[in-house]
Amino acid sequence: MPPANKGFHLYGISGAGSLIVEFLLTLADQPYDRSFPTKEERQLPSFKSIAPTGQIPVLITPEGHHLSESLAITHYLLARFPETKLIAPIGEQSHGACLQWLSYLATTLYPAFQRYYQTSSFDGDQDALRQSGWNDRLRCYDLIENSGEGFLSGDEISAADLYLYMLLRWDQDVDATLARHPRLKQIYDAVENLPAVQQVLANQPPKH
Ligand SMILES: N[C@@H](CCC(=O)N[C@@H](CS)C(=O)NCC(=O)O)C(=O)O
Repeated sequence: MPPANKGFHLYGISGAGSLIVEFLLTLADQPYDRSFPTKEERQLPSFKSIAPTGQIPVLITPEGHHLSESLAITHYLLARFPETKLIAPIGEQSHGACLQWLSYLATTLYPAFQRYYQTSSFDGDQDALRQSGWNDRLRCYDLIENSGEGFLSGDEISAADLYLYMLLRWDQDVDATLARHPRLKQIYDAVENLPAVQQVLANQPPKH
């Protein structure tokens, strides 16, 4: 376990769902430490006591509290660091739009990638699951592409765009995807050009 009361600590996997947490902490100018537990370490009772699914991301707060699930951690950090302006204030249309798209991405596009990359954690025909994940990601892209213009929640970049960027990076066919979806490309490029995003990506350890 990381020491308590020493800032944030993040459990992650290089380039995986912990990226959104790193983006948000970096944009909030919050120092944090990281651990990258192996598959075996993620199955240990000590890890499962803070992450019941044995998955990352898991965030330990400076107060020593733990929370898992990327969507929950995103909400938590947006509420804790409103100065990042990565979600509009409550009462504005953009606030609801940001929540809407975060929820959509976490419950549709993320699970599509899970079916594709983590197929064995689902019951059912493995080939069919993998294929459905691959196909469903395209349905998500088309839906986003055709649902409006500009960033997901309005004129300003928001946490929803950061989350979408993380997911798009997992697409083995991202160049073809972006070539067919100009709105997605615009969002992808804008997020990728953020210095904080570049910093986080440059600091990802080699994948094992
Ligand atoms: N619903 C979870 C999904 C987490 C998840 O799928 N994490 C993956 C990495 S992106 C993971 O830990 N994979 C390793 C494993 O399942 O053993 C969330 O949004 O945080």
